[in-house]
Amino acid sequence: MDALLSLDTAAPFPFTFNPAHTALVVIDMQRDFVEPGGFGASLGNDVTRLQAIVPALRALLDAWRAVGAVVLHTRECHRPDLADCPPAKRLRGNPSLRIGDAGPMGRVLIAGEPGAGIIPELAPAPGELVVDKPGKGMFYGTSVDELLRERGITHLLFTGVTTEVCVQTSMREANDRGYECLIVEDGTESYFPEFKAAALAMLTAQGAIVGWSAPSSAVIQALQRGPG
Ligand code: C5J
Repeated sequence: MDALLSLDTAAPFPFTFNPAHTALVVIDMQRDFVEPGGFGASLGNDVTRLQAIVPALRALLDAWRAVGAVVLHTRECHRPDLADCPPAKRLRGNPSLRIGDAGPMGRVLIAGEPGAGIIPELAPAPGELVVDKPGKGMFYGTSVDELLRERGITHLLFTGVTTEVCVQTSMREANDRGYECLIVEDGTESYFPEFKAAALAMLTAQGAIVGWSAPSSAVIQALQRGPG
């Protein structure tokens, strides 16, 4: 769809975007964060909180795919030899199940292991971009910027987990690179509800200092309604 759409109820003020120049970004919807036995659970988190967004995110993905717009999935994971995992990252967290250790879903946060895979409900479709990232932000150590720019992408809609870590970091990195960014309120989640609320408030404060927010229903309605 090559048309200007408006989300009139977006915060802090209306957001306009053209799906032909916008990517839906799905951050780290991996088994390691969303299912028991993975990295998120090893840190003592209640992973069921994150599972709750899957139906809304799937509905948004379906509507986005229906207009043929770009989708980018990211996976936070490391090389099997851990060459891209600094000790400063690996040595924090749970000493009995660190990044690279063998867990119930294979080696924790290692590319190619079952836990690093995207959950089946949100599996990438053929042709969608899938990028492994060693950091919290999606631009660090990746070719995301080149992939987006060569597709003419100027606007990004952010979803995925966790709101205040990888989603917020990626949205801030994108804002600094000149992308117009919106976070989908019910398409993202945190293990800590108060952190999600604070992240959404920080991102949209001061006249959209990092970007906008809106519910998935507003995006879906705009896609289905079209311009006008
Ligand atoms: C975390 C992420 N929380 N994907 N990663 O360590 O947000």
